Amino acid sequence: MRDASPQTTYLKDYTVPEYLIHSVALNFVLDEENTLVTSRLTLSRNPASRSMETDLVLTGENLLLRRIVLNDDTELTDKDYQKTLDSLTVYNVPQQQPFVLTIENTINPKINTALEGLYLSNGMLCTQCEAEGFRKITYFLDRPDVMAKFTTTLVADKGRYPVLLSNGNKIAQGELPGNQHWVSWEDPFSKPCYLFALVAGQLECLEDKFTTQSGRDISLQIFVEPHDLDKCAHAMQSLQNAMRWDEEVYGCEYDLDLYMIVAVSHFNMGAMENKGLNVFNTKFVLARPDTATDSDYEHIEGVIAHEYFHNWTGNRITCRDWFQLSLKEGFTVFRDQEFTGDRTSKAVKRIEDVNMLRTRQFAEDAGPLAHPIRPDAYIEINNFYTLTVYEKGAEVVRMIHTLLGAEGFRKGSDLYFARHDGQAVTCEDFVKAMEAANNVDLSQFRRWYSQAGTPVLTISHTYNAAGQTLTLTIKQHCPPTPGQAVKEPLHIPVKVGLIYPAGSVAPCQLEGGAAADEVILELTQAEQDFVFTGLTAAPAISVLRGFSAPVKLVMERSLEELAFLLSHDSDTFNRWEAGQQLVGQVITGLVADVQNNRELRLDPIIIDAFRQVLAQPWEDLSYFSLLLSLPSETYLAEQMEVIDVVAIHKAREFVKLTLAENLQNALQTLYLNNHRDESGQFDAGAIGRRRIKNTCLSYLCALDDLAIKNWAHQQFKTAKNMTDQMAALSVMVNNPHYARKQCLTDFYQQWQHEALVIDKWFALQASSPAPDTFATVQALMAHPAFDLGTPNRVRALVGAFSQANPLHFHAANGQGYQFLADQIIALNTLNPQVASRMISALTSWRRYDAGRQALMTAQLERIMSTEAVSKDVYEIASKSLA
Ligand code: B3K
Ligand code: ZN
Repeated sequence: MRDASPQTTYLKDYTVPEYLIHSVALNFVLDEENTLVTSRLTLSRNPASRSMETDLVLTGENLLLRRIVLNDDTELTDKDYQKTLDSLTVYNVPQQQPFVLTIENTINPKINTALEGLYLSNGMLCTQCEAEGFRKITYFLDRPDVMAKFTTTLVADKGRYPVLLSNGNKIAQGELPGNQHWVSWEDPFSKPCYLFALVAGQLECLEDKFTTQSGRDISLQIFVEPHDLDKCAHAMQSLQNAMRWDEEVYGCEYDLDLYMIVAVSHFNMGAMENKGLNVFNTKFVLARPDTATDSDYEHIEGVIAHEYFHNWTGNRITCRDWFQLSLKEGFTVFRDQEFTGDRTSKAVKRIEDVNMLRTRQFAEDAGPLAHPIRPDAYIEINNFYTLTVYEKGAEVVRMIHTLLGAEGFRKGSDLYFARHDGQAVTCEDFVKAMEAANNVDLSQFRRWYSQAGTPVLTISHTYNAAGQTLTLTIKQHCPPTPGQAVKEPLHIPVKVGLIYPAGSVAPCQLEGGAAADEVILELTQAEQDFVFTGLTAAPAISVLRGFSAPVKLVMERSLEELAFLLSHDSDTFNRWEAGQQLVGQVITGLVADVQNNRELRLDPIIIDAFRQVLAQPWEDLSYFSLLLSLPSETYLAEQMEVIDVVAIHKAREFVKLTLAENLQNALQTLYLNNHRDESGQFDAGAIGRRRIKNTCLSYLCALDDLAIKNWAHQQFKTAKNMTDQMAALSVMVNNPHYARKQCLTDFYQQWQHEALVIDKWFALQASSPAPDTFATVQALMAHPAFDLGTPNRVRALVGAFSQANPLHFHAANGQGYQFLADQIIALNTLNPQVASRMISALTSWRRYDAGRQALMTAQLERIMSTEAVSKDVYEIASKSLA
């Protein structure tokens, strides 16, 4: 157990910084084990601070202090300052005028396995500073509202570190004796230290350019390890697409002359938006048709865009404090979602985002770690880069967009940029700009920022034939979350459309309003009636179109009604949703049948509905594939009172098999019609054909049919693109298949030098429902290619097993839980951030039966009592148990 309880930081305790740092000149003499950092800070008292404190308290961790010099002439002695494990206090600093403090310290990147601060990845030196990593580089005021101008000089061995990068523009470089060289960088924009970055190594670069709307030429550079240079073209194209889109949609132009991206193999998350020098997980940069799937291509474009968009929403305008994280993350996720929707298919992107929100964020919001998108307290801020802050945060921004309309929203964002450029601000500032630009009152809407939990909307309706009116009654209720017993009603936009029984659009005309094809209802009270007029027949109701708010819906609907909506709803999201509800209801019934040992029988309405979907001509084949996809086991689990992973798996497999049996001919035809070699083509048509084909293959492989097993085998052997190869291997790993073992071996042989492909190989096996999976996972832990120090590998094996394999992870004997806890304990010392992320699979223990609850909590207890438990792990484990 830890000796002192870790400290909690509260939003309510925020005070402005006592001191400001105007400029910082950094000098690094780089070395794997002993990097010398010299930092020359120009500081002054912050006139806005009311504190009378004359001591300056800087943050710093794992640093070896060498000396401190005041105003370039006075070396401080140990009477002038005090050091603790995480701070440096300099006594009695000048109060009346600016002063200069030069600090020299050393750090050891080689032992930095937490991958925060300066660390080593395959011989390359790189940094990760958000949220509080800069304090592991040098003493500083490591908080986002302290913004300074940075100049950085890097000195290093020329052979080992030929490329030396930092933020901004390169201003000078030179040679030094002993095969050393140096490069100086200057970032003209003031920034918080979390946006600082440096990279040094043997890197190759793909270079291109972008001409901005105002005619400036920007040099674009993507740096990678030499063997990856052939996998950068897509990332470069994505960056150019993102730059153009931000100009067109937000009027935001890039500001420096150079934009650099570096791909590193060891990275705790996806990527980091450091000013002018993004550092990326290789997973979100590298792609070649034969190594990356279509969804990898899409994710790369999305993440490149996300980090690029941060240049305005995050960097030019940053967060005052870390409680405001959603200010930059929610907004930037919303921006990247819209970008991807514009680039690919709006319908498909929205469905994918909502799917993730509902399976994972809703679970977070319903569990012990529920928190508002603007949290009030944290122990370790790295634990708050959550689905709630990011994805629900994006939904909140999306609702503002829905309420104000695209034009109104743009007026608001323009005003936000104009008002706050160069500042560190709050979520409140964002909402105020939206209000002021549109002359609206968002007082009640603000509750979305402070209230946790997913609201439940209960909807009922009555049709009055004589008056030709339809009354929609909507009640809202939000269950209590930790620390928030009572919830206030929220301001919720509910987009509604009506459909006449023959399938035509019915007018939406609220009492006193004009008729339209659809309408946005603004729900503000706990219960509210909305009366639609002029309806000549009782219409079907399409509610929450486009998933206009992050809420759960309770609305009784028959299977027939859902089947009708699946055929006739003009809203692409709701049409898909009707199908999901339809199948979901049926699977839920089957789960009960499994639990009661009743014989399973599939309601023919499902087969008919699928047959109808299959019979229609679809232009967007990706959307078509989604219409044919069953809700995931995880999504189905979310809908259950007490989760029964075995029954869910059986019921869902039964539906899949029965559909395959009944629709075999149509699925086969579709497979064959779309099976062609279009490797290297990434237009919507080619992507859609691969997707629909592989969806069919997945159904068909549920059948015990040798001919089809051969199709899969053939596809695996002949595929020239990773989408098709991986899809074939998946069906062979997830179903009994004669060539399963051989193909897994061949795949490894073929791709052993491509780390990202080998990650797929690990993840696929770890998430398989095959009965021997647990033994396989254990064996893979001992595989020479497994490494606990590489986050991507850990996520591929441990992450996939615990988060994407409910059936085996939740084995009744608890072996899955024990296995996960073992890995978390091992990771706790190695990499606390990765360790704490892995706990999430145990957090939802309350949702399972008593036996599993006991086994899961026992492992959480064990994790919590780990010797030298990190703040990261302690916070998540203890809150999970609370
Ligand atoms: N801002 C970074 C995330 C940093 C996470 C620190 N634990 C990436 C992003 O959201 O763009
Ligand atoms: Zn972000």
